[in-house]
Amino acid sequence: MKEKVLKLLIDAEQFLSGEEMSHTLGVSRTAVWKNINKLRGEGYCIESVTNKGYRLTMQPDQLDAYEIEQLLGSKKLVEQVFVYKSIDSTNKEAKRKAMEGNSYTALLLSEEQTIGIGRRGRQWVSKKGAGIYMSLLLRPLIKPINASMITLVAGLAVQRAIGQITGLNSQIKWPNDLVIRNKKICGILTEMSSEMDFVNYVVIGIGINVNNQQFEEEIQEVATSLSLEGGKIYPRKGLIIQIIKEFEQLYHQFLKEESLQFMIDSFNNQCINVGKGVKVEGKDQNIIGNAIRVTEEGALLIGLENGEEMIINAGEVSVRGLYGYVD
Ligand code: BT5
Repeated sequence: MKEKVLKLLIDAEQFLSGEEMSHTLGVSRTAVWKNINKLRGEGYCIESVTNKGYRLTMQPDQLDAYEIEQLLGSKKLVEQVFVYKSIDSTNKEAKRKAMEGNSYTALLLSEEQTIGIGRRGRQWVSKKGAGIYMSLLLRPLIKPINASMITLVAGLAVQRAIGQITGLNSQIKWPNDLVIRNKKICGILTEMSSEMDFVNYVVIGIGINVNNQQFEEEIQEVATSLSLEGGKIYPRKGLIIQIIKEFEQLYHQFLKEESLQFMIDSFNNQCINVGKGVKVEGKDQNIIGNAIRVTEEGALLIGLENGEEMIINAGEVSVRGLYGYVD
């Protein structure tokens, strides 16, 4: 019932009388009033004026599937929105949904993750309510070999959205981090299920430190949050919506071209690796060089000491001066 009252108030965008609501919902006015109070208890600001009724004036920064669907509007990059209070990992849940045979595209969000995952079995620390933990379950009609480029599309989308919502300038560390003042603010994990020549689905997981005021000891040295950098508390919902909007634009173009050519200059302008010394962890030995640029295929082009150039498609890349890489 509480959700139904909330939906009426969101849709009305103006005063709605208790009588009208009780009529629409088929319950007593006392029941409406009780649910209004429940919503107030959860942080919703609901004005009440005699002879006019109730009006929603402010929503808490709690994530709500219906509200997010409304904010996303009718453009359908995502057909379903799921919001969890707590979950092991939004990426894992997205994969479970895909494996259950569902064929929709979806956005999954959670207030916290108990086993947030990074690349190569690493962990993503996902504190309750402080950050954004989101996964997009998509079904792009592209060659599997091109799917890893989507991480770069998402990176630029998040970089732009952060700029628009907070005014903060972040940089992209190829291939999957966003950093501010040399500390990590966002990590992206793209996972895929495919046949030889067909992508079944792609899951793009995005973790952003938004309103964290401090970090656990194990990541203190490498992590920062938008709030720590900007000195404000930022609304997560607004940022999520902006990310989807930015992503949608870039993603459609990418699907048409299956290349990053259309955005690669913007990407390189924001890429912290470019022009810096980098160390790439190789199987047998590390490769040291200077990052020249990221290519249209999403690879990192580096110049070696002997004057040769080398293309790095994937791997662990450290940037000199970042996250403790000094030598
Ligand atoms: C990543 O991995 O950066 C990808 C993280 C993706 C997280 C999202 S959240 C929604 C979705 N659901 C999931 O379960 N995952 C995705 P990687 O490049 O491997 O970086 C992991 C490393 O970043 C860790 O080993 C830590 O050093 C550091 N780290 C962990 N949590 C962090 C945090 N909250 N902020 C900054 N750094 C963190």
